[in-house]
Order: sequence, then structure tokens, then C-alpha cells
Amino acid sequence: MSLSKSIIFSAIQPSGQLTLGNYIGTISHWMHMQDIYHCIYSIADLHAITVNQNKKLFRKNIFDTLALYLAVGVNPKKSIIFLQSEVQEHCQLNWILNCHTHFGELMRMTQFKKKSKVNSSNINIGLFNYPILMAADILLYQSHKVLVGKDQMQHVELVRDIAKRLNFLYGHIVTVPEVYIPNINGAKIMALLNPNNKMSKSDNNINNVIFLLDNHESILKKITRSVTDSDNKIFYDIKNKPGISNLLNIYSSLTGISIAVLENMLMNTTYKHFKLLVAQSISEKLLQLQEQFYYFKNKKNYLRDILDFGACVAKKQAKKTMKKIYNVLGL
Ligand code: AQP
Repeated sequence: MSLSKSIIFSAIQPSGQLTLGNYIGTISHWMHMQDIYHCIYSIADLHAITVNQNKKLFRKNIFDTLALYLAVGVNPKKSIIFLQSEVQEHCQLNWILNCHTHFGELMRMTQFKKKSKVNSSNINIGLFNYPILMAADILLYQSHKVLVGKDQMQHVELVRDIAKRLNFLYGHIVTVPEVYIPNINGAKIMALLNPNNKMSKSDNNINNVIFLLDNHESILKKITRSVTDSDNKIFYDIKNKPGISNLLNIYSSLTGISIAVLENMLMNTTYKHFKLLVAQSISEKLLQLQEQFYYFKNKKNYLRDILDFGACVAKKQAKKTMKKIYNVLGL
């Protein structure tokens, strides 16, 4: 890596089919980052096993996620793309960071609280430990920026605290990363039937979620049924009109038109017609993406080669950081 560009890190768990939230919040920005930063894009499979996975489906989701990375324009010649479990240093650093993170800090994490409620029969230590593994992912590569959606902001704040603690104790050994949210309107896309909850790939109700591989009929059906309100006026008001505000966020993110301009443009439009416009804009984007996805999905050897190469390059950088850390700890 040359020193002229900053390092940006971003990752997605292959815990299901990727959603419109994942797309708008993160991967739609990845291609453009490649000319500005050294980009490191990981498939966070170790994070995904905090929830029980079906082995066959899990393998499929891992390679589908990779094909989607390529479909959005991530270029393996420009960016490092790798599978988290294939770089063992993530687990190695995870243990060291466990010993530098306080129980109380993890107890404050809202994602843990939410996920514990949803997975009440399997509140495992991995679920609790999740942000520390995330810290390892980020700090191993001396990342300057972490590209995430809003839901991950609290975790990145914790990563910063851990990094500062390490540097305070041992001298400057890791880069303190900054959170990077490229588009604030798309930083938290909400569930369609319950716009007070985040759209998530593991949602039990598929009607809450637009999946990146949904077809037009399904998109239209889900958007048409999405929960709004009864006053039939289109303007942004997250508190009183969460459904309409969510649709405005989606539409604005996909078209690049600001919310203020949209409010003007849609002043005399009915909800019914607005929903059609939103569905149309999603379908147009996803259709292009799906064409590329199916093209890459069938290139099995190519996908495997990308992961092998990515792991090799990532390992080199990861080993450097581990050496530094082992050294200061006296290990
Ligand atoms: N609804 C969303 N809106 C905007 N950004 C989102 N992200 C996730 N959901 C939205 C961002 O996508 C990146 C990858 O997320 P992840 O797969 O690592 O985990 P997550 O945040 O827990 O995403 P999901 O879809 O909700 O997964 P499950 O259901 O498995 O927990 C992150 O940068 C995230 O902010």
C-alpha cells in the first residue's frame, strides 16, 4: 500500500440476502471510494455465526455477497476483498482487545440489547463480543475511516475508545479510525411495515425488506403495502410521518435528488403515485445490479481466486499490526 491514500474499511455479514438498506447505507458507495482511498472490503462471516447458520445456505450467502460486491463495481485489482475467517489474525487480535475492553462498555451497546431480544434462545457470548471482533477487523488494517450505516455508529465509537486506550498504554500502535457515513439520508433505511425499526436482512417478515435480488413485482407489492399515514401529504417528518420519510430517504438516495427538492416536486402527488415512483426507481437500480450479479455468480473459480488473493494481501498487513502489538505486550 502506498502511503499517499488513506485506508477505508467496510464489511457486511453474509447473514442472509443483502437488503436495500445494506445497498443504500454502504455498498452503493464502495465503487467511488476506490479512486480516493485504499479500500478494504470484507465479508464478515465470523460475525454472522453469532446467529445459528445453515451450512449450505451460509456458503451460498458468502459467495452471493461476494458476487454482489463485484456487481456494484468493486474491482479486486483496486480493492482488497477477503473473507474474514480466512485471515486468522482477526481472532488473534480479538482476544487481545477482549483484554482491553470493559464489560460495562459492551453492556451499553444497543445492538446487543436488540439482538438479545430477537435471539432470546441463543444469547451467546459472541453476540455480546461482536463489537470487539469488529474492532479487530478495523484496527488490524490501521484503517483511517470506517464506512458504515447509522446503526453501526455506536460500535465504531467503541472501536475508537479501544484504539485510544491501546495507544495510551503502549504508544502509538494503532490508527484511531473515524466513522464515515457517505449519505446521511440513506444511513438508516427503515422496515417497510414498521418504519420505526431498521430494515434488516434477518427480519422474520420478508415484507419489511427489499432484498437486492427481488424482482419488480415483489418490489412493487412491498412498497405498495408499506405503512404510511393518512394525511396524503408528502413531506419529511421522521417523528410523525416515519413511513413517508423512509420512502423519501430511499427515493432521494436512489435518484440523487435532495429531500427539499423532492418535497416541492411531489407537492400534488398522491401516496399511491409516489409509491409507484419509489418502486420504479428501486427496480431500475436493482435490475442493473442483478444482471451483473448473475454474471459474476456463475464464475465460481474467479470468485474463489478473488478470495484467495484478497486473504493473502490482507494477511500481510494484518501480520504487520499483530507483530507490533505482540511486541509492545511482551508476547
Ligand atoms: N437499514 C439499513 N440502512 C442503512 N444501512 C444499513 N446497514 C445495515 N442495515 C442498514 C449497514 O450495512 C452494513 C452491513 O451491515 P451488517 O450486515 O454488518 O450488519 P447489520 O448492520 O446488523 O445489518 P443487517 O442487515 O441488519 O443484518 P442482520 O439482520 O444480520 O443483523 C453496515 O455498515 C450497516 O450499518
